[in-house]
Amino acid sequence: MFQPEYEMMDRERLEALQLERLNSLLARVYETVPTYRRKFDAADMVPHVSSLDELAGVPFTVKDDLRAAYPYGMFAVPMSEIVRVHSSSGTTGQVSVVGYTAGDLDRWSDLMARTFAAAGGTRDDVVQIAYGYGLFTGGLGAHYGSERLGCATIPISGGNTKRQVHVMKDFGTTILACTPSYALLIAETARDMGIDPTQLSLRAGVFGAEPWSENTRAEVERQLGITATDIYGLSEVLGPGVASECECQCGLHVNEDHFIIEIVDTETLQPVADGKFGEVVFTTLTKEGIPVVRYRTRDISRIVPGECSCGRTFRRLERLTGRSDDMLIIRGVNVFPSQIEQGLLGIKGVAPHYQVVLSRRGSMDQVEVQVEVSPEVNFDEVKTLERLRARVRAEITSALAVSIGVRLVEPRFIQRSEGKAKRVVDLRAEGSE
Ligand code: DLL
Repeated sequence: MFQPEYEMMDRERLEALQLERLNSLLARVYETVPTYRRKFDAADMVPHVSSLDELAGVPFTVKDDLRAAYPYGMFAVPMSEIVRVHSSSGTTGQVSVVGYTAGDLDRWSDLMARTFAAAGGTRDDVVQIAYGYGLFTGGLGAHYGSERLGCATIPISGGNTKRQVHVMKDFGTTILACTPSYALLIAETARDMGIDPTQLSLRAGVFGAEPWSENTRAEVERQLGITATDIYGLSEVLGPGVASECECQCGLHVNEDHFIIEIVDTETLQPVADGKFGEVVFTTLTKEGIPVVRYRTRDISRIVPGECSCGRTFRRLERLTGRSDDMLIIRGVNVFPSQIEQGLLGIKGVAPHYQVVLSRRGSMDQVEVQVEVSPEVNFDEVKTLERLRARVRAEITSALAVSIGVRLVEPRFIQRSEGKAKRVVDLRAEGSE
């Protein structure tokens, strides 16, 4: 454990620390960020709480607040204090711009060192960082954490997959850091090159930045011969390093000395009890550059009740199933792409590559899941394919409680990603057929 004095802190002391940090944060943002002053004044509140429960009465911050203040309007320090700028990946609309002080980078490195240590990393490890370096927080965030832990850090960034495999083999990489979909592409590429990735020195991976299922975890572990842990974060809150799994692989410990997590009901927006699903909301306790108060992530999950056997006292967030804005509503049923994935991946003959295609016929929305068959399946054998398709359709129907069209596609039909995988393709804007 990298910082056991915090990671195993007794809950009472932890909550006292959170309250002290929260009050200092509220006072600070009220003084320095016009958006917060306006929100707190409108809610008729003083920037102070007497207990952590009172946080539930503080207004939320949403992505639109950051958009309205684009690019630097929500920074809480003068630009002379900012030493790094990143931005969110921004799949829709304008990206959020985030700034870090030297102190922020120092704390971020500690938090990411915790992440690598929780995955079993030590200073003896050789870490290949295949998250993208650049405005995306994944590459540099992981980089400084790996160095902080004392690992030999390879800053290869994403892309050039054959080179990833050569480097992994020649440099003796023991830990891989990238998106889970890219880990699968690296495994596939290695095999194409005649290299069996399970025979290399690789023993662990820290994967995140996109939703993935337990079945994908099993697949990544099998194809690479490693232990795969899940890591979560978002630019507006920090980047990676907000929550990470330990070797128990049973939920992501939230770094609660730096972030207060709340799960709120998606309709009422009221906090729900541990164990109940809802939208994840974060308050940053120590961020200086761009602190956020009750930031609505749009990510859906729940707190795993109970304690973890690893000894960490930080509560665990269950694997993230999807964002509320990725949610599809198919004939009235809410569906996340990750549920489709979970249904698919137990089926023999199907590869872990799929895409949900939305189109429009007349005024009707059509949904089709395209699923790649495994290379060992004979794609020309109609009967085999038809049986497989029926099986896939049945599995998806039972996983989602709604039936969706399924098209089996040839191996490698679905475009691979070197970063975040694109699971939903929306052709509806291209007009009716
Ligand atoms: O993806 C930060 C990150 C980098 C996390 C590397 C982990 C590893 P953004 O680009 O701002 O930041 O995207 C944040 O990605 O709100 C989630 O919807 C999704 N996400 C991140 N990690 C996970 C995960 C980075 N482990 C958004 N599981 C978040 C599911 C994830 N979704």
